[in-house]
Amino acid sequence: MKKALITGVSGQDGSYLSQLLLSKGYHVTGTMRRNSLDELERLRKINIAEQIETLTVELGDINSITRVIRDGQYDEIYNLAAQSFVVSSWDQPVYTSDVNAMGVVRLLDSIRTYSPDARFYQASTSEMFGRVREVPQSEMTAFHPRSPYGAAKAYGHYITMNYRESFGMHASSGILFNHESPLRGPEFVTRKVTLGLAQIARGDDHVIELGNLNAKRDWGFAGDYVEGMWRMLQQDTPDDYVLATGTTTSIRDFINYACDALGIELAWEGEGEKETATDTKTGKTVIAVNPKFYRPAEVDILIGDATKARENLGWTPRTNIKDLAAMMARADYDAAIR
Ligand code: NDP
Ligand code: GDR
Repeated sequence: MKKALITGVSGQDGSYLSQLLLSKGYHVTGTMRRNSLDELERLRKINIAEQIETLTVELGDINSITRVIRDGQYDEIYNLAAQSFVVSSWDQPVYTSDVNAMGVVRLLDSIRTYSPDARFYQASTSEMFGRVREVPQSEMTAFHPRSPYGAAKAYGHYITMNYRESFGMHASSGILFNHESPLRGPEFVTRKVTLGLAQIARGDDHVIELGNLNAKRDWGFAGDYVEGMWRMLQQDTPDDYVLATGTTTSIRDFINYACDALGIELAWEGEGEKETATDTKTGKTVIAVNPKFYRPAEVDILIGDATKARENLGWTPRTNIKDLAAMMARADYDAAIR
């Protein structure tokens, strides 16, 4: 039985990856940090909380990392733990850098010392492309991060490449474009929208306040993307891969697709800070812009080229943006009317 370690197992991707690895017969150990909330909530939702072993690791604490790597002797290690909310990275730039950049080298160096044959996956991100140098973005596109989050992740990406080249470690990096699901954190725009629409569809008075509606993202389904992570570690040779759908959608259009799934028709009017959307049946405003959600520096458009993953890994995303929006909207609506 293969042994896998997943850091950040309580997160969206950690939950889906655990589910995938369990289905393949792995023994899964997940790390969490001590938290006053229910860390296992997502794992319980997909009925796997009892099937994984959990350990406490804080990526800021080298000793907690070293103990787990030395004692566990895992075949595969997936580093998904991170301060993953871009907005918070401007409020906590040093902490974000410590976890998302230094945390990666802490982990890699422990693996190099105590478990050099383990295969390693680093959760890199399309946020490293930032102010994009070309469209679409591939493994060859230069980085220009636009947030402390993106800058820290770029370090994590390069140090993974560096440990691979310096010490011959089987270390791969997945440059993943945005991927969402009903398990997505409520602070990210897609889930914020589908949670808000569920309340509105239930009949509550609610206005969803958002920032930049013109930003465009290449959104896929998290369940598809964890399959790509696993495939990277099954290759004889470690490498870096973009995972993306190749389709980009504005925030406004994501809202329209989610509304379609719930039978809500919107009338959009105004521009910039004055833009609103009204529910044509009730006449109530349901979407409004609040500049407090604008970012100090925005990533305007992301669209990925996953040709290398398709050709080398045989990976293709199976869920398109309309199906993704509908899946999330219906899941939140079903939970809201229960
Ligand atoms: P989540 O925010 O859902 O999960 C992040 C996980 O990291 C949580 O389990 C969290 O624990 C844990 N964590 C946070 N800080 C620390 C810390 N200091 N020490 C140990 N654990 C910590 O993110 P996702 O599942 O969406 O993303 C997984 C990874 O992929 C992240 O690294 C993210 O940056 C990256 N990524 C995500 C993309 C996406 O679209 N989802 C796209 C590209 C990259 P807790 O529950 O206690 O907060
Ligand atoms: P992102 O995701 O920053 O791309 O990072 P998020 O959903 O937070 O933002 C996407 C876009 O939506 C715009 N936006 C808003 N965003 C939020 N959160 N809240 C709002 O009210 C709002 N209004 C408009 C944003 O300006 C932005 O352009 C995610 C995370 O999962 C990262 O960890 C990961 O690396 C990247 O995706 C790829």
